Amino acid sequence: MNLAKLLAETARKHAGKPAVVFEGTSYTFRAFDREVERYTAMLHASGVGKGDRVAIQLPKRMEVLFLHFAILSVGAVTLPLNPSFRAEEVEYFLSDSGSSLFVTDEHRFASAERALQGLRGVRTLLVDGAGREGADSLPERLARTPEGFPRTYPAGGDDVAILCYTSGTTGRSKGAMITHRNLVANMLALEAAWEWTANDVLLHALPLFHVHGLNVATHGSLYAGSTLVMHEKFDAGRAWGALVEDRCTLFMGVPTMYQRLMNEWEKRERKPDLHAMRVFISGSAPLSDNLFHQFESATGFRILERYGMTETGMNASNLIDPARRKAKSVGYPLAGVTVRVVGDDGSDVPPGDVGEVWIRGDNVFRGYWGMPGKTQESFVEGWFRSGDLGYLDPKDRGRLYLVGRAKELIITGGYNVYPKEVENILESHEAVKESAAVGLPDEDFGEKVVAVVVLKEGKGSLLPEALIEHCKKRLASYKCPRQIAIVAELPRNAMGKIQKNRIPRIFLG
Ligand code: MLC
Repeated sequence: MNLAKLLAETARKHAGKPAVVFEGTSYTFRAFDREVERYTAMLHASGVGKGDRVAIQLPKRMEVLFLHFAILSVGAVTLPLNPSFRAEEVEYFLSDSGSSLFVTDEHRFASAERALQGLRGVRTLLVDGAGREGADSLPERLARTPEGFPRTYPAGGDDVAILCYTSGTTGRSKGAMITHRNLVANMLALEAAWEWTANDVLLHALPLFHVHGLNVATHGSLYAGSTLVMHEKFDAGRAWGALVEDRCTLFMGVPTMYQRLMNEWEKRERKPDLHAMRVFISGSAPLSDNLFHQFESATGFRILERYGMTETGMNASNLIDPARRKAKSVGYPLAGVTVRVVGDDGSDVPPGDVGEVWIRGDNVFRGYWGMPGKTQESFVEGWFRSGDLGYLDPKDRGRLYLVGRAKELIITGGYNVYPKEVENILESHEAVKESAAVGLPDEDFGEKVVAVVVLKEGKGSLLPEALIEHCKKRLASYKCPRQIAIVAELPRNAMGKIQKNRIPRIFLG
Protein backbone atom coordinates (compact mmCIF):
# COMPACT_ATOMS: atom_id res chain seq x y z
CA MET A 1 0.00 0.00 0.00
CA ASN A 2 1.93 2.98 -1.31
CA LEU A 3 -0.01 6.12 -2.15
CA ALA A 4 2.23 7.09 -5.06
CA LYS A 5 1.91 3.64 -6.60
CA LEU A 6 -1.86 3.77 -6.34
CA LEU A 7 -1.92 7.18 -7.99
CA ALA A 8 0.44 6.05 -10.78
CA GLU A 9 -2.03 3.24 -11.49
CA THR A 10 -4.99 5.61 -11.66
CA ALA A 11 -2.94 7.92 -13.86
CA ARG A 12 -2.71 5.09 -16.41
CA LYS A 13 -6.48 4.64 -16.36
CA HIS A 14 -7.11 8.31 -17.14
CA ALA A 15 -3.96 8.97 -19.19
CA GLY A 16 -5.34 11.43 -21.73
CA LYS A 17 -7.50 13.44 -19.32
CA PRO A 18 -6.39 16.67 -17.67
CA ALA A 19 -5.21 15.91 -14.14
CA VAL A 20 -4.19 19.44 -13.19
CA VAL A 21 -4.73 22.79 -14.85
CA PHE A 22 -2.34 25.06 -12.97
CA GLU A 23 -2.97 28.74 -13.64
CA GLY A 24 -4.06 27.85 -17.16
CA THR A 25 -1.34 25.27 -17.98
CA SER A 26 -2.83 21.82 -18.39
CA TYR A 27 -1.14 18.52 -17.47
CA THR A 28 -2.78 15.29 -18.50
CA PHE A 29 -2.53 12.34 -16.12
CA ARG A 30 0.11 10.92 -18.48
CA ALA A 31 2.18 14.10 -18.49
CA PHE A 32 1.81 14.46 -14.75
CA ASP A 33 2.94 10.88 -14.14
CA ARG A 34 5.92 11.30 -16.47
CA GLU A 35 7.08 14.28 -14.46
CA VAL A 36 6.71 12.31 -11.24
CA GLU A 37 8.82 9.56 -12.82
CA ARG A 38 11.52 12.06 -13.85
CA TYR A 39 11.61 13.59 -10.38
CA THR A 40 11.74 10.12 -8.82
CA ALA A 41 14.80 9.28 -10.90
CA MET A 42 16.40 12.58 -9.91
CA LEU A 43 15.84 11.96 -6.20
CA HIS A 44 17.12 8.40 -6.52
CA ALA A 45 20.25 9.63 -8.31
CA SER A 46 20.67 12.21 -5.53
CA GLY A 47 20.77 9.43 -2.96
CA VAL A 48 17.35 10.04 -1.42
CA GLY A 49 15.98 6.74 -0.16
CA LYS A 50 13.49 5.06 2.11
CA GLY A 51 12.71 6.96 5.29
CA ASP A 52 14.70 10.10 4.39
CA ARG A 53 12.93 13.36 5.16
CA VAL A 54 12.72 15.89 2.35
CA ALA A 55 11.50 19.36 3.31
CA ILE A 56 9.76 21.52 0.71
CA GLN A 57 9.30 25.24 1.28
CA LEU A 58 7.88 26.74 -1.87
CA PRO A 59 4.97 28.82 -3.01
CA LYS A 60 2.23 26.82 -4.67
CA ARG A 61 3.66 25.52 -7.93
CA MET A 62 3.70 22.28 -9.93
CA GLU A 63 7.15 21.31 -8.71
CA VAL A 64 5.69 20.83 -5.23
CA LEU A 65 3.36 18.14 -6.55
CA PHE A 66 5.96 16.38 -8.71
CA LEU A 67 8.38 16.37 -5.79
CA HIS A 68 5.81 15.14 -3.31
CA PHE A 69 4.84 12.09 -5.34
CA ALA A 70 8.47 11.43 -6.29
CA ILE A 71 9.44 11.52 -2.61
CA LEU A 72 6.74 8.97 -1.83
CA SER A 73 7.84 6.87 -4.82
CA VAL A 74 11.38 6.48 -3.44
CA GLY A 75 9.93 5.64 -0.02
CA ALA A 76 11.02 8.93 1.51
CA VAL A 77 8.94 11.33 3.60
CA THR A 78 7.55 14.69 2.48
CA LEU A 79 7.84 17.53 4.96
CA PRO A 80 5.72 20.37 3.58
CA LEU A 81 6.48 23.84 4.94
CA ASN A 82 4.49 27.06 4.81
CA PRO A 83 6.36 29.40 2.42
CA SER A 84 5.81 32.24 4.85
CA PHE A 85 7.77 30.57 7.66
CA ARG A 86 10.73 32.67 8.75
CA ALA A 87 14.34 31.44 8.85
CA GLU A 88 14.21 30.55 12.55
CA GLU A 89 11.05 28.52 12.08
CA VAL A 90 12.54 26.69 9.09
CA GLU A 91 15.71 25.93 11.00
CA TYR A 92 13.66 24.27 13.73
CA PHE A 93 11.71 22.09 11.28
CA LEU A 94 14.82 21.00 9.40
CA SER A 95 16.80 20.17 12.50
CA ASP A 96 13.93 18.57 14.44
CA SER A 97 13.05 16.33 11.49
CA GLY A 98 16.67 15.56 10.59
CA SER A 99 15.85 16.35 6.97
CA SER A 100 18.59 15.48 4.52
CA LEU A 101 17.25 17.55 1.63
CA PHE A 102 15.62 20.97 1.60
CA VAL A 103 13.93 22.11 -1.60
CA THR A 104 13.25 25.82 -1.84
CA ASP A 105 13.76 28.85 -4.07
CA GLU A 106 16.51 31.45 -4.33
CA HIS A 107 14.55 34.04 -2.41
CA ARG A 108 13.92 31.83 0.61
CA PHE A 109 17.39 30.31 0.48
CA ALA A 110 18.90 33.78 0.68
CA SER A 111 16.95 34.60 3.83
CA ALA A 112 17.51 31.21 5.49
CA GLU A 113 21.13 30.74 4.39
CA ARG A 114 22.67 31.69 7.71
CA ALA A 115 20.29 29.48 9.68
CA LEU A 116 21.05 26.62 7.26
CA GLN A 117 24.79 26.90 7.75
CA GLY A 118 24.31 25.81 11.36
CA LEU A 119 22.70 22.55 10.22
CA ARG A 120 24.84 19.63 9.25
CA GLY A 121 23.86 17.08 6.64
CA VAL A 122 21.14 19.13 4.92
CA ARG A 123 21.57 19.65 1.19
CA THR A 124 19.58 22.32 -0.59
CA LEU A 125 17.98 22.19 -4.02
CA LEU A 126 16.72 25.37 -5.67
CA VAL A 127 13.77 25.14 -8.03
CA ASP A 128 14.75 28.32 -9.80
CA GLY A 129 18.02 29.56 -11.19
CA ALA A 130 21.43 27.97 -11.31
CA GLY A 131 23.13 26.25 -8.43
CA ARG A 132 25.34 28.24 -6.12
CA GLU A 133 27.55 27.67 -3.15
CA GLY A 134 25.63 25.57 -0.65
CA ALA A 135 22.76 24.78 -3.01
CA ASP A 136 22.24 22.80 -6.21
CA SER A 137 19.88 23.59 -9.05
CA LEU A 138 16.85 21.34 -9.42
CA PRO A 139 16.43 22.01 -13.17
CA GLU A 140 20.11 21.13 -13.72
CA ARG A 141 19.77 17.94 -11.72
CA LEU A 142 16.70 16.98 -13.71
CA ALA A 143 18.48 17.69 -16.99
CA ARG A 144 21.30 15.34 -15.99
CA THR A 145 18.96 12.49 -14.98
CA PRO A 146 18.56 9.71 -17.57
CA GLU A 147 15.01 8.81 -18.60
CA GLY A 148 13.13 5.55 -18.06
CA PHE A 149 13.60 4.97 -14.37
CA PRO A 150 11.74 1.95 -12.93
CA ARG A 151 9.83 3.02 -9.83
CA THR A 152 9.91 0.36 -7.10
CA TYR A 153 7.94 1.98 -4.26
CA PRO A 154 9.90 0.59 -1.32
CA ALA A 155 7.61 2.13 1.35
CA GLY A 156 4.51 0.25 2.52
CA GLY A 157 1.33 1.03 4.44
CA ASP A 158 2.89 1.54 7.85
CA ASP A 159 5.76 3.67 6.61
CA VAL A 160 5.59 7.40 7.12
CA ALA A 161 4.66 9.32 3.97
CA ILE A 162 4.22 12.86 5.28
CA LEU A 163 5.67 14.58 8.30
CA CYS A 164 3.27 17.42 8.88
CA TYR A 165 4.10 19.85 11.66
CA THR A 166 1.28 21.15 13.82
CA SER A 167 1.63 23.84 16.40
CA GLY A 168 1.99 22.59 19.97
CA THR A 169 0.63 23.69 23.34
CA THR A 170 4.15 24.17 24.67
CA GLY A 171 5.13 26.36 21.74
CA ARG A 172 7.21 23.63 20.06
CA SER A 173 5.64 22.35 16.87
CA LYS A 174 5.19 18.60 16.64
CA GLY A 175 5.75 16.56 13.49
CA ALA A 176 2.74 14.32 12.92
CA MET A 177 3.83 11.08 11.22
CA ILE A 178 1.18 10.33 8.60
CA THR A 179 1.54 6.92 6.98
CA HIS A 180 0.63 5.65 3.53
CA ARG A 181 -2.15 3.61 5.16
CA ASN A 182 -3.58 6.76 6.79
CA LEU A 183 -3.59 8.61 3.49
CA VAL A 184 -5.08 5.78 1.45
CA ALA A 185 -7.78 4.96 4.03
CA ASN A 186 -8.87 8.59 4.17
CA MET A 187 -8.82 9.00 0.42
CA LEU A 188 -11.07 5.97 -0.10
CA ALA A 189 -13.46 7.09 2.64
CA LEU A 190 -13.81 10.55 1.10
CA GLU A 191 -14.25 9.19 -2.41
CA ALA A 192 -17.23 7.20 -1.18
CA ALA A 193 -18.68 9.89 1.11
CA TRP A 194 -18.59 12.68 -1.43
CA GLU A 195 -19.34 10.44 -4.45
CA TRP A 196 -16.18 11.72 -6.05
CA THR A 197 -15.76 10.59 -9.68
CA ALA A 198 -13.77 11.20 -12.84
CA ASN A 199 -16.50 13.62 -13.92
CA ASP A 200 -15.62 16.07 -11.15
CA VAL A 201 -13.65 19.28 -11.60
CA LEU A 202 -12.30 20.71 -8.35
CA LEU A 203 -11.33 24.34 -7.94
CA HIS A 204 -8.22 24.18 -5.75
CA ALA A 205 -7.24 27.47 -4.14
CA LEU A 206 -5.82 26.05 -0.90
CA PRO A 207 -2.18 25.92 0.15
CA LEU A 208 -0.36 22.68 -0.67
CA PHE A 209 1.50 22.40 2.63
CA HIS A 210 -1.43 21.21 4.76
CA VAL A 211 -3.74 18.27 5.09
CA HIS A 212 -6.68 20.16 3.56
CA GLY A 213 -5.06 21.23 0.29
CA LEU A 214 -2.68 18.28 -0.12
CA ASN A 215 -4.11 15.12 1.41
CA VAL A 216 -7.80 15.83 0.97
CA ALA A 217 -8.14 17.92 -2.17
CA THR A 218 -5.10 16.86 -4.22
CA HIS A 219 -4.82 13.17 -3.37
CA GLY A 220 -8.58 12.76 -3.57
CA SER A 221 -8.88 14.38 -6.96
CA LEU A 222 -5.97 12.50 -8.53
CA TYR A 223 -7.30 9.22 -7.20
CA ALA A 224 -10.84 9.84 -8.47
CA GLY A 225 -9.47 10.72 -11.91
CA SER A 226 -11.05 14.16 -11.71
CA THR A 227 -9.47 17.44 -12.76
CA LEU A 228 -7.87 19.97 -10.43
CA VAL A 229 -8.18 23.57 -11.53
CA MET A 230 -5.42 25.14 -9.44
CA HIS A 231 -5.05 28.76 -8.50
CA GLU A 232 -1.80 29.79 -6.90
CA LYS A 233 -3.61 32.02 -4.43
CA PHE A 234 -7.20 32.33 -3.33
CA ASP A 235 -9.00 35.35 -4.68
CA ALA A 236 -12.78 35.41 -4.34
CA GLY A 237 -13.40 37.21 -7.64
CA ARG A 238 -11.22 34.82 -9.61
CA ALA A 239 -12.71 31.86 -7.77
CA TRP A 240 -16.28 32.71 -8.84
CA GLY A 241 -14.98 33.24 -12.38
CA ALA A 242 -13.31 29.83 -12.49
CA LEU A 243 -16.24 28.02 -10.90
CA VAL A 244 -18.39 29.24 -13.79
CA GLU A 245 -15.95 29.18 -16.73
CA ASP A 246 -14.18 25.92 -15.90
CA ARG A 247 -17.51 24.29 -15.06
CA CYS A 248 -16.25 23.22 -11.67
CA THR A 249 -18.27 20.71 -9.71
CA LEU A 250 -16.41 20.86 -6.39
CA PHE A 251 -14.90 23.53 -4.18
CA MET A 252 -13.05 23.05 -0.91
CA GLY A 253 -12.21 25.92 1.36
CA VAL A 254 -11.85 27.28 4.86
CA PRO A 255 -14.61 29.53 6.30
CA THR A 256 -12.56 32.69 5.57
CA MET A 257 -12.77 31.77 1.88
CA TYR A 258 -16.54 31.28 2.11
CA GLN A 259 -16.91 34.64 3.86
CA ARG A 260 -14.92 36.31 1.07
CA LEU A 261 -16.91 34.45 -1.63
CA MET A 262 -20.10 35.67 0.03
CA ASN A 263 -18.89 39.29 0.15
CA GLU A 264 -17.95 39.11 -3.51
CA TRP A 265 -21.31 37.55 -4.44
CA GLU A 266 -23.17 40.37 -2.77
CA LYS A 267 -21.18 42.97 -4.69
CA ARG A 268 -22.05 41.47 -8.07
CA GLU A 269 -25.05 42.56 -10.00
CA ARG A 270 -25.00 39.51 -12.28
CA LYS A 271 -24.71 36.48 -10.04
CA PRO A 272 -22.46 33.56 -11.10
CA ASP A 273 -24.23 30.74 -12.93
CA LEU A 274 -23.40 27.62 -10.95
CA HIS A 275 -25.25 24.99 -12.94
CA ALA A 276 -22.24 22.66 -13.14
CA MET A 277 -21.59 22.85 -9.39
CA ARG A 278 -22.20 19.80 -7.22
CA VAL A 279 -20.91 20.57 -3.73
CA PHE A 280 -19.13 23.25 -1.68
CA ILE A 281 -17.11 21.70 1.17
CA SER A 282 -15.79 23.56 4.21
CA GLY A 283 -13.31 22.59 6.91
CA SER A 284 -10.23 23.44 9.00
CA ALA A 285 -12.16 25.93 11.16
CA PRO A 286 -15.76 26.17 12.40
CA LEU A 287 -18.27 27.45 9.87
CA SER A 288 -20.71 29.86 11.49
CA ASP A 289 -24.41 29.27 11.50
CA ASN A 290 -24.84 32.68 9.94
CA LEU A 291 -22.51 32.05 7.01
CA PHE A 292 -24.03 28.61 6.36
CA HIS A 293 -27.51 30.13 6.01
CA GLN A 294 -26.38 33.27 4.20
CA PHE A 295 -24.50 31.20 1.60
CA GLU A 296 -27.46 28.91 1.06
CA SER A 297 -30.04 31.64 0.65
CA ALA A 298 -27.79 33.51 -1.79
CA THR A 299 -26.44 30.66 -3.93
CA GLY A 300 -28.89 27.86 -3.30
CA PHE A 301 -26.01 25.65 -2.11
CA ARG A 302 -25.90 24.23 1.38
CA ILE A 303 -22.24 24.05 2.39
CA LEU A 304 -21.07 20.57 3.41
CA GLU A 305 -18.99 20.89 6.59
CA ARG A 306 -16.55 18.18 7.54
CA TYR A 307 -14.17 17.65 10.45
CA GLY A 308 -10.52 16.79 10.33
CA MET A 309 -7.12 17.44 11.79
CA THR A 310 -3.51 16.99 10.84
CA GLU A 311 -3.10 13.94 13.06
CA THR A 312 -6.15 12.10 11.78
CA GLY A 313 -6.97 13.41 8.34
CA MET A 314 -10.73 13.53 7.97
CA ASN A 315 -12.89 12.13 10.78
CA ALA A 316 -16.46 13.09 10.06
CA SER A 317 -18.53 14.68 7.34
CA ASN A 318 -22.01 15.86 6.63
CA LEU A 319 -23.77 13.74 4.03
CA ILE A 320 -23.78 14.25 0.30
CA ASP A 321 -27.58 14.52 0.35
CA PRO A 322 -28.08 18.27 0.99
CA ALA A 323 -31.13 17.54 3.13
CA ARG A 324 -28.80 15.72 5.55
CA ARG A 325 -26.45 18.67 6.07
CA LYS A 326 -26.90 20.80 9.15
CA ALA A 327 -25.36 24.07 10.27
CA LYS A 328 -22.81 23.83 13.09
CA SER A 329 -22.64 20.05 12.84
CA VAL A 330 -19.71 18.19 11.30
CA GLY A 331 -21.93 15.25 10.43
CA TYR A 332 -21.17 11.59 10.98
CA PRO A 333 -17.95 9.56 11.26
CA LEU A 334 -16.53 8.54 7.89
CA ALA A 335 -16.31 4.87 6.91
CA GLY A 336 -13.57 3.18 8.94
CA VAL A 337 -13.48 5.94 11.58
CA THR A 338 -14.90 5.43 15.07
CA VAL A 339 -15.67 8.39 17.31
CA ARG A 340 -16.31 8.39 21.07
CA VAL A 341 -17.17 11.30 23.33
CA VAL A 342 -15.44 10.80 26.63
CA GLY A 343 -15.64 12.43 30.07
CA ASP A 344 -12.85 13.29 32.50
CA ASP A 345 -12.98 9.78 33.97
CA GLY A 346 -12.18 8.21 30.58
CA SER A 347 -15.60 6.65 30.03
CA ASP A 348 -18.20 7.61 27.43
CA VAL A 349 -20.53 10.42 28.46
CA PRO A 350 -24.28 9.87 27.97
CA PRO A 351 -25.35 10.72 24.40
CA GLY A 352 -26.02 14.45 24.14
CA ASP A 353 -23.51 15.40 26.86
CA VAL A 354 -20.31 17.26 26.05
CA GLY A 355 -16.97 15.48 26.35
CA GLU A 356 -13.65 15.13 24.56
CA VAL A 357 -13.79 13.60 21.08
CA TRP A 358 -11.66 10.45 20.80
CA ILE A 359 -10.90 8.89 17.44
CA ARG A 360 -9.81 5.51 16.16
CA GLY A 361 -9.29 4.14 12.65
CA ASP A 362 -6.79 3.64 9.86
CA ASN A 363 -6.85 7.41 9.41
CA VAL A 364 -5.11 8.02 12.75
CA PHE A 365 -1.42 8.94 12.54
CA ARG A 366 1.47 6.96 14.01
CA GLY A 367 2.61 9.54 16.55
CA TYR A 368 4.75 12.64 16.86
CA TRP A 369 8.22 12.52 15.37
CA GLY A 370 10.86 12.14 18.08
CA MET A 371 8.34 12.83 20.87
CA PRO A 372 7.35 9.49 22.40
CA GLY A 373 6.11 11.24 25.56
CA LYS A 374 3.76 13.51 23.62
CA THR A 375 2.60 10.56 21.53
CA GLN A 376 1.81 8.55 24.63
CA GLU A 377 -0.12 11.45 26.19
CA SER A 378 -2.22 11.72 23.04
CA PHE A 379 -3.43 8.12 22.98
CA VAL A 380 -5.48 6.02 25.38
CA GLU A 381 -5.64 2.33 24.44
CA GLY A 382 -5.41 3.08 20.74
CA TRP A 383 -7.82 6.04 20.84
CA PHE A 384 -6.46 9.43 19.77
CA ARG A 385 -7.51 12.23 22.09
CA SER A 386 -8.42 15.04 19.69
CA GLY A 387 -8.56 17.82 22.29
CA ASP A 388 -11.86 18.90 20.70
CA LEU A 389 -14.99 19.07 22.82
CA GLY A 390 -18.22 17.87 21.30
CA TYR A 391 -21.39 15.84 21.66
CA LEU A 392 -23.35 13.27 19.71
CA ASP A 393 -27.00 14.11 19.15
CA PRO A 394 -29.04 11.04 20.20
CA LYS A 395 -32.09 12.38 18.33
CA ASP A 396 -30.23 12.53 15.04
CA ARG A 397 -28.47 9.16 14.85
CA GLY A 398 -25.43 10.38 16.76
CA ARG A 399 -24.72 13.40 14.61
CA LEU A 400 -21.51 15.07 15.86
CA TYR A 401 -21.34 18.68 17.02
CA LEU A 402 -18.10 20.37 18.10
CA VAL A 403 -18.40 23.03 20.78
CA GLY A 404 -14.85 24.02 21.66
CA ARG A 405 -11.36 22.90 22.57
CA ALA A 406 -10.04 21.25 25.71
CA LYS A 407 -6.80 23.18 25.24
CA GLU A 408 -6.25 26.77 24.16
CA LEU A 409 -6.02 27.07 20.41
CA ILE A 410 -6.56 29.97 18.07
CA ILE A 411 -7.81 29.10 14.57
CA THR A 412 -7.20 31.98 12.19
CA GLY A 413 -8.21 31.61 8.56
CA GLY A 414 -7.93 27.84 8.97
CA TYR A 415 -4.43 27.93 10.46
CA ASN A 416 -3.87 26.68 14.00
CA VAL A 417 -1.89 28.83 16.42
CA TYR A 418 -1.12 27.84 19.99
CA PRO A 419 -0.71 30.98 22.12
CA LYS A 420 2.45 29.61 23.73
CA GLU A 421 4.42 29.89 20.51
CA VAL A 422 3.49 33.57 20.21
CA GLU A 423 4.18 34.21 23.90
CA ASN A 424 7.61 32.56 23.63
CA ILE A 425 8.56 34.94 20.83
CA LEU A 426 7.18 37.99 22.65
CA GLU A 427 9.08 37.01 25.78
CA SER A 428 12.30 36.59 23.81
CA HIS A 429 12.29 40.41 23.49
CA GLU A 430 14.62 41.89 26.06
CA ALA A 431 12.01 44.40 27.27
CA VAL A 432 9.19 41.92 27.87
CA LYS A 433 8.53 40.49 31.30
CA GLU A 434 5.51 38.38 30.47
CA SER A 435 2.76 38.07 27.90
CA ALA A 436 -0.50 36.35 27.09
CA ALA A 437 -1.88 35.76 23.60
CA VAL A 438 -5.52 35.00 22.81
CA GLY A 439 -7.85 34.87 19.82
CA LEU A 440 -10.39 37.63 19.22
CA PRO A 441 -13.35 37.26 16.87
CA ASP A 442 -12.58 38.53 13.38
CA GLU A 443 -15.04 38.84 10.55
CA ASP A 444 -12.56 37.77 7.87
CA PHE A 445 -10.29 35.25 9.62
CA GLY A 446 -12.80 33.92 12.16
CA GLU A 447 -10.27 34.68 14.89
CA LYS A 448 -7.21 36.89 15.01
CA VAL A 449 -4.23 36.73 17.34
CA VAL A 450 -3.87 39.55 19.89
CA ALA A 451 -1.62 39.77 22.96
CA VAL A 452 -1.19 41.66 26.19
CA VAL A 453 2.32 42.33 27.39
CA VAL A 454 3.88 43.42 30.67
CA LEU A 455 7.19 45.22 30.23
CA LYS A 456 10.22 44.93 32.48
CA GLU A 457 10.86 47.84 34.79
CA GLY A 458 12.42 50.81 33.06
CA LYS A 459 11.32 49.60 29.58
CA GLY A 460 8.04 51.50 29.57
CA SER A 461 8.78 53.44 26.40
CA LEU A 462 8.56 50.41 24.10
CA LEU A 463 5.71 50.72 21.62
CA PRO A 464 3.40 47.82 20.67
CA GLU A 465 4.36 48.35 17.01
CA ALA A 466 7.99 47.50 17.83
CA LEU A 467 6.87 44.25 19.41
CA ILE A 468 4.73 43.39 16.38
CA GLU A 469 7.81 43.97 14.19
CA HIS A 470 9.84 41.72 16.52
CA CYS A 471 7.25 38.96 15.96
CA LYS A 472 7.07 39.49 12.20
CA LYS A 473 10.79 38.79 11.85
CA ARG A 474 10.47 35.49 13.66
CA LEU A 475 7.00 34.15 12.98
CA ALA A 476 4.90 33.51 9.88
CA SER A 477 2.52 36.46 9.61
CA TYR A 478 -0.66 34.52 10.44
CA LYS A 479 0.82 33.83 13.90
CA CYS A 480 1.77 37.45 14.60
CA PRO A 481 -0.44 39.47 16.92
CA ARG A 482 -2.54 42.00 15.03
CA GLN A 483 -2.80 44.13 18.15
CA ILE A 484 -0.72 44.29 21.31
CA ALA A 485 -1.74 46.09 24.51
CA ILE A 486 0.90 47.00 27.04
CA VAL A 487 -0.56 46.46 30.52
CA ALA A 488 0.70 46.94 34.08
CA GLU A 489 -0.10 43.34 34.99
CA LEU A 490 -1.79 40.30 33.50
CA PRO A 491 -5.26 39.46 34.78
CA ARG A 492 -4.86 36.64 37.31
CA ASN A 493 -7.11 34.76 39.69
CA ALA A 494 -6.46 34.30 43.41
CA MET A 495 -4.23 31.30 42.66
CA GLY A 496 -2.07 33.43 40.37
CA LYS A 497 -3.29 31.69 37.18
CA ILE A 498 -3.63 33.96 34.15
CA GLN A 499 -7.29 34.48 33.29
CA LYS A 500 -7.22 34.54 29.54
CA ASN A 501 -11.00 34.94 29.35
CA ARG A 502 -10.59 38.48 30.73
CA ILE A 503 -8.15 39.53 28.02
CA PRO A 504 -10.65 40.18 25.17
CA ARG A 505 -12.25 42.91 27.30
CA ILE A 506 -8.96 44.81 27.26
CA PHE A 507 -9.31 45.11 23.48
CA LEU A 508 -13.06 45.24 23.06
CA GLY A 509 -13.71 47.61 25.97
C1 MLC B 1 -3.01 35.34 5.69
N1 MLC B 1 -2.81 36.20 6.69
C2 MLC B 1 -3.38 35.74 7.79
C3 MLC B 1 -3.91 34.50 7.42
N2 MLC B 1 -3.67 34.29 6.13
N3 MLC B 1 -3.49 36.23 9.03
C4 MLC B 1 -4.13 35.52 9.93
N4 MLC B 1 -4.65 34.32 9.65
C5 MLC B 1 -4.56 33.79 8.41
N5 MLC B 1 -5.03 32.60 8.13
C6 MLC B 1 -2.13 37.49 6.66
C7 MLC B 1 -1.28 37.72 5.47
O1 MLC B 1 0.01 37.21 5.67
C8 MLC B 1 -1.28 39.23 5.40
O2 MLC B 1 -0.43 39.73 6.42
C9 MLC B 1 -2.69 39.58 5.77
O3 MLC B 1 -3.13 38.48 6.59
C10 MLC B 1 -3.64 39.76 4.66
O4 MLC B 1 -3.49 38.68 3.78
P1 MLC B 1 -4.54 38.33 2.68
O5 MLC B 1 -3.89 38.49 1.35
O6 MLC B 1 -5.83 39.00 2.91
O7 MLC B 1 -4.76 36.84 3.04
P2 MLC B 1 -4.67 35.67 2.06
O8 MLC B 1 -3.28 35.50 1.61
O9 MLC B 1 -5.75 35.93 1.06
O10 MLC B 1 -5.02 34.44 2.97
C11 MLC B 1 -6.29 34.14 3.45
C12 MLC B 1 -6.56 32.67 3.20
C13 MLC B 1 -5.39 31.88 3.84
C14 MLC B 1 -7.86 32.31 3.85
C15 MLC B 1 -6.64 32.38 1.72
O11 MLC B 1 -5.32 32.19 5.21
C16 MLC B 1 -5.49 30.42 3.61
O12 MLC B 1 -5.16 29.94 2.54
N6 MLC B 1 -5.95 29.65 4.61
C17 MLC B 1 -6.08 28.22 4.50
C18 MLC B 1 -5.36 27.53 5.58
C19 MLC B 1 -5.41 26.01 5.44
O13 MLC B 1 -5.26 25.45 4.36
N7 MLC B 1 -5.63 25.31 6.51
C20 MLC B 1 -5.75 23.90 6.50
C21 MLC B 1 -5.01 23.29 7.65
S1 MLC B 1 -5.29 21.54 7.64
P3 MLC B 1 0.57 40.92 6.21
O14 MLC B 1 1.12 41.13 7.58
O15 MLC B 1 1.55 40.41 5.22
O16 MLC B 1 -0.30 42.06 5.73
C22 MLC B 1 -6.43 21.31 8.87
C23 MLC B 1 -7.10 20.04 8.90
C24 MLC B 1 -8.43 20.15 8.29
O17 MLC B 1 -6.72 22.21 9.59
O18 MLC B 1 -9.42 19.70 8.86
O19 MLC B 1 -8.51 20.69 7.19
